[in-house]
Amino acid sequence: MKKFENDLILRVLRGSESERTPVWLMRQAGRYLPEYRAIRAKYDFLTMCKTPELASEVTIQPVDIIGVDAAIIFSDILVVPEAMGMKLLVEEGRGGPRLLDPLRTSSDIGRVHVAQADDDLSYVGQAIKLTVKRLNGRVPLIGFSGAPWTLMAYMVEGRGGDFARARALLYEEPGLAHRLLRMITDSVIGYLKMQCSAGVDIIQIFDTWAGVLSEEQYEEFSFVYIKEIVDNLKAYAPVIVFPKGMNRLLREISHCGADAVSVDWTVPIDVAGFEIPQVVQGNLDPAVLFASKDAILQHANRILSAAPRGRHIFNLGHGVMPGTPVENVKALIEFVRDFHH
Ligand code: 1CP
Repeated sequence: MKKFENDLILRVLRGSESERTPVWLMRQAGRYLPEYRAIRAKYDFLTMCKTPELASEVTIQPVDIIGVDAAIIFSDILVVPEAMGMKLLVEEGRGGPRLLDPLRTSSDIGRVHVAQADDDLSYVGQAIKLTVKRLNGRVPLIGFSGAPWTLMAYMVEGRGGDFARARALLYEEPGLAHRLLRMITDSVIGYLKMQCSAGVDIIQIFDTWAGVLSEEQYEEFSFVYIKEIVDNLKAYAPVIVFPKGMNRLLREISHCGADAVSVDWTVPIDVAGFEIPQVVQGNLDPAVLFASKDAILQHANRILSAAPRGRHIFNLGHGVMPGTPVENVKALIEFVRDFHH
């Protein structure tokens, strides 16, 4: 087993002793950091993802600058649809990434294929290997993927929004949706296994758009595929699942067998800890980072005090937003690291 200077997050995920609550933040590498913006000013987003030196540099920035207990490999969930054959565009100031020619019909689905991670996504493996080497055992490295439903939502819609077309497809042609979800799930399993062989220590599955589904749809079109991914990955690394917006089903979701469930800010952390027998991750509202330092620390304190002891990883309820003051993020991390029950 690899040795780390700081293996707190792995100890919590394994259920062993920990002296304090580990902390990392979704989107901890990103536009709120001036050091990120300095590199981003010179390269476009996809070039950064596809150049291992750049991806590993921005992956390590938050470890150096804000002192988190884990790194998360710099990439994006939308590189999987790209590897499956779609064209991905991340344009400046155009309101987020876009997938061209979104998939709407059965002949559209013929245009995509199961991603071959070793070829189509080998740059992510290279970025992981370089990052592991550069981290040199300081903290564990998290790998990730979008959940099949969240990826399908972007592949059918073409971009973020309310995903009305993707939802319509679930009603209109459930068989077609399942064919697409099957290909995505196979792609994701191969991709995450490749990330594990390249050296990630933990896996997180982002189901960012779980919350736009009804409970029945979530079970049929999201949960079953997540469970299959967890079953296939558990032997390689601990798995964290983030079913954003599905707080009504936390107990059922915990049955997917993941080692941890990450929750958004709309559920009290003690309720999440009651519903989920595993480790609970979360759940500070990223918007609180725009408030006063007092408000930030008060809400961090509330969460740390109410979370289930020994099975909590501190995080936000969603990603750090662009424009978040860096000094607020630093103050938050310092507070969490100094907190003792
Ligand atoms: O202009 C820029 O610099 C690009 C901004 C950016 C960044 C920094 C995007 C575009 N993606 C990322 C990195 C990213 N994305 C990471 C890196 C590691 C880290 O957390 O530090 C991760 C884990 C993601 C995952 C991701 N991408 C998710 C799931 C998590 C979440 O935030 O909900 C989603 C939904 C995406 C899609 C995406 N990529 C980028 C944007 C702006 C979006 C949202 C698109 C939309 O819905 O409109």
